[in-house]
Amino acid sequence: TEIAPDAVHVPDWLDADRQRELLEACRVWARPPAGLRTVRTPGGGTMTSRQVCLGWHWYPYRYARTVADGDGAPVKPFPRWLDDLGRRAVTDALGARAATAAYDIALINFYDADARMGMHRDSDEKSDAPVVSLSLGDSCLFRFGNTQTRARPYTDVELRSGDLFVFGGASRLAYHGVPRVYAGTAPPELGLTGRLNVTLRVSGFQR
Ligand code: MD3
Ligand code: FE
Repeated sequence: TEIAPDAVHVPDWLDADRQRELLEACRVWARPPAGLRTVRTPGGGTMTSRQVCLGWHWYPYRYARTVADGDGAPVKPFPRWLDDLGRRAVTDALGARAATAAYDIALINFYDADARMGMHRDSDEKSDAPVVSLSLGDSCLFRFGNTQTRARPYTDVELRSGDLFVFGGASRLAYHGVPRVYAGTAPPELGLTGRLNVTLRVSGFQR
């Protein structure tokens, strides 16, 4: 479903086995060193989701290669199979002509029932390649806005375990957020309490 130009939602893109595999990989990445952390914002606040990064480490509002703020460990490598997954996602959602440079960043956010993500734009990457989002576990309310303001107009979409969302073109710089997680809605056989979102991105940076 095209929510906006080049913003395409593909429900159930990952089958149950692929969801389990991706979740297991995320659990391994979440372990120290350079594992799951609480992101501190410049204003002194903390984000309510907890995050682990692959490839490049994200700080509000920049990327760093070598250090994590938690334990100072190097960021974990971005595996080739995630680039393959990202390219398949873009082709399935936007078509073969939307081919991009190699994916080299994953930001993985873990949400408990009370976690939220405020309306924001993702503009720290130096590439306009589409962002790929994969959701696991509890459903959430995802709010997709406009490129001008955090406020209306926006479109609310429910994201469920296994769903793919790709944001390319003009939608790449739209405001978006997660106002609500629906506790207890994860597929029981997945074995995840809460919600997890993986975004794949092209940094556009030189290493
Ligand atoms: C639209 N994550 O990681 S996924 C983020 O569910 C982020 O964890 C949310 O926003 C989450 O930055 C929303 C959907 C999403 C992700 C990245 C985007 C939408 C986007 C980047 C550009 C435009
Ligand atoms: Fe975002």
